Amino acid sequence: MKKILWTLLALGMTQNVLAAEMMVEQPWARPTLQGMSMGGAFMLLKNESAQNDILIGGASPVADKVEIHTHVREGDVMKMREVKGGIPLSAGQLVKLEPGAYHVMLMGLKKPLNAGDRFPLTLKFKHAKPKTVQVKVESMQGSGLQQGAHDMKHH
Ligand SMILES: [Cu+2]
Repeated sequence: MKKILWTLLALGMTQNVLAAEMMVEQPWARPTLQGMSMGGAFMLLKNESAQNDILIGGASPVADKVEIHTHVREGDVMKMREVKGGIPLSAGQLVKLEPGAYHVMLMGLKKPLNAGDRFPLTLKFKHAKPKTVQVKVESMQGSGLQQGAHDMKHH
């Protein structure tokens, strides 16, 4: 009897250790125009666990499919590419998803994202439990990146 109890305690503790804490801060997405089928979502990810993790994908009711993307240079052109294998999130590391770099791509938008909207986005990790955040749709401030044109060149 005592042995079973100890086993249960040990299992419980193991689960606590494995329950990696993933912090998702300031999730936002750019507004899209009617007819645009894709949109980018950005955020800060902080792996507060003691275990290295990977952002492997996501899901959202506003899109058919969610992919993890980055930008790569091809000759003189920056192009978006799906990140095979996901974005590595080392233990204790802060990773910024931002325009022109790592981002979450919403593929097959069911309707335009309008500034001021919020929508749920579930992020999936290799180790941490899936996390659903409310993404705020905001116009990009200041940077002047032609991100809309960028999206059009996708694929
Ligand atoms: Cu993309």
